[in-house]
Amino acid sequence: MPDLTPRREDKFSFGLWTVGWQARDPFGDATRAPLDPAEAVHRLAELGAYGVTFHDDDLIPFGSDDTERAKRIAAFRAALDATGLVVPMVTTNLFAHPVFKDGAFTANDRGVRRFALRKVMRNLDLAAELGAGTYVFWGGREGSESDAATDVPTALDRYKEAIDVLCGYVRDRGYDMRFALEPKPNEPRGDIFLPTVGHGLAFIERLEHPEMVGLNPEVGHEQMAGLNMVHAVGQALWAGKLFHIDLNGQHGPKYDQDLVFGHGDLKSAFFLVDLLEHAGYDGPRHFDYKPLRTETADGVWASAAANMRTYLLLRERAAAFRADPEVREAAAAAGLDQLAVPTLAPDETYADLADDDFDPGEAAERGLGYERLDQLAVEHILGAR
Ligand SMILES: [Mn+2]
Repeated sequence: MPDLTPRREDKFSFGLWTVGWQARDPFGDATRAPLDPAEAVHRLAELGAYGVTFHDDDLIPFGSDDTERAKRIAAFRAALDATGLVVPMVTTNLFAHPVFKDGAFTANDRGVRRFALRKVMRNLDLAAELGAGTYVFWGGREGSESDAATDVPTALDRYKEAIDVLCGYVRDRGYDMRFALEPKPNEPRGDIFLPTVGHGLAFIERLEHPEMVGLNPEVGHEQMAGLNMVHAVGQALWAGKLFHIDLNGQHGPKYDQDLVFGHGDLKSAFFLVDLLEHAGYDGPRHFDYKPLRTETADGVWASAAANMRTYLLLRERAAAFRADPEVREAAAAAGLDQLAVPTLAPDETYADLADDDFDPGEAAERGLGYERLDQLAVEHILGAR
């Protein structure tokens, strides 16, 4: 059995809103009491996490006066100091208060858009004070239920304007901080702008400071859109835009389940860990999940530990898969190593393609052995090898 003790260098982090979720859903009331942020910090540190993240409103309830705000920040800071937990990422709640019912940066009401910018700027100051290097934007309310209610190109102009203004703010203040956009296809809005990693990548290229902005892909969000999270993260890495990641579990296209990492599509989770580890991603392994509504506090902490333990198990399984001589042989037989060879040699041009002695019939008849390779992966996931 590998060592499954989470360590600081594993960079596991959790949102205050995850373990602190009171399990209120659209059909039912809370099943758990509120969790004090300082207690969350202490418990996460004991479990082996290295970081904690938050929305402004998780720490400082909306509408708190300055005295209350200072008191809550001081208590949180004391817990960070006592445990050594860091704050790698911070984000803004631009979705819960009814003022954001039609969105924040893309609300039709200009006053709402300006209010949203002020709310973010105030929290950017706190994020910088706490040393956060990444600031996430999940535009959960940016979107519509009816195409009569918005104008998509114009709404994207406003979205770009907001991110441009905020990049300018961070630059003017001299904060060492990057932005990460978090795509999601729907929920709470019927359709959300920037629904997938691909949409996010295309949007970033049109910003004033594209170098400051990357992505925060979430497992469940890509899978809700019927997409392959491993491919999404692969393309974000290829573009140099994997600034942060939200790990959780989801069973295909349905409501956002936010299960424990690996408790949805386990095979995809295996290949995701393999990709992150193999690609040298060195950012936080951030869990954005919701402990099941059936759980008491004990179940909450068991679920937090389960996220980290599952990641470590999959990391060990992925390393075993790659080290297995039979896997290497099957991968070579399948021609996987050839993908890294450029299609044209450095001294060739398209004119050289005419000289190829290639038999399409022979290539078409050759089996690739991917079934064998896939079964080897399944056997490693199951611990059979
Ligand atoms: Mn989610």
